Amino acid sequence: MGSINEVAELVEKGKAKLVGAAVQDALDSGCDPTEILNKGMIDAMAIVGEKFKNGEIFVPEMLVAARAMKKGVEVLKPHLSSGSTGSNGKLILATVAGDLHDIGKNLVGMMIESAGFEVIDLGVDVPASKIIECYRENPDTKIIALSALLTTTMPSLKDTVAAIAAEDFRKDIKIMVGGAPITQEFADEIGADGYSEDAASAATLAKKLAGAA
Ligand code: B1M
Repeated sequence: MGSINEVAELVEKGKAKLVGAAVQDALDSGCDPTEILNKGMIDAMAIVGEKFKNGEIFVPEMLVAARAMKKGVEVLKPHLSSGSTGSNGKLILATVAGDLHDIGKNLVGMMIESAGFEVIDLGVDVPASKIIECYRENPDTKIIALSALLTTTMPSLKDTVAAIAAEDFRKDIKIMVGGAPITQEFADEIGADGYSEDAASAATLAKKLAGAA
């Protein structure tokens, strides 16, 4: 019988080949998909992060854990999403320049997509110029959503928001930001229109900002 603990252990150990089946087992035994995500995967990544901080593991171990989590999320995705229609409009999503973390961004994208947005995901380490170019190609975009997952890329988030703010289209869009080191206070300071702490509240915020709440 599948369990959330087993998923957590496999994510922590970076067993990418086994995680998918363990997630499916947990689902088959009636575990709640959100609980599998939070307790089986996000909590496991927090442990991985702690071990890295304490020097017990190194970057390669963080990387294999991330790969394992991604495999698990693939299996979980249809159970978390509601089948989007894109009816709330377009949203451009990116992790800012200098930052390679994408799991949190991907979860945010998934939840926002299920909230009815068409998400254009530009990936990680995205320079402001690429975001601006993407907006020019998609001028019906309503929101630009930016992730920064390192304290060292918070200045990059600030610069990205400033670069977008300098564009003539600033008044036509909303900017929302998030990521582990980001706070409401920082979001206000850099001139973002919204901040949210996690993927679920990011979807609620996107709807509010798009006037669809
Ligand atoms: Co990195 N890393 N990492 N890492 N890594 C952290 C973030 C760290 C906290 C680990 C630690 O020391 N405890 C630490 C940062 C410390 C700091 O900021 N001062 C750290 C470090 C130091 C580094 C390197 C510098 C290590 C090195 O090279 N010496 C390096 C930097 C590389 C770079 O980006 N330039 C690095 C590299 C990596 C890997 C590439 C190996 C890998 C990432 C692989 C990948 O993403 N594809 C990695 C990983 C896996 C982690 C940890 C272990 C896990 C990150 C994760 O996926 N968490 C992480 C420790 C941790 O987070 N506890 C760590 C799960 C994810 C669901 O959470 O990303 O917070 P999170 O997203 C959340 C919220 O933040 C929020 O919602 C999400 C879902 O709830 N959210 C938003 C995110 N974006 C949002 C946007 C929104 C709203 C909400 O609106 C737009």
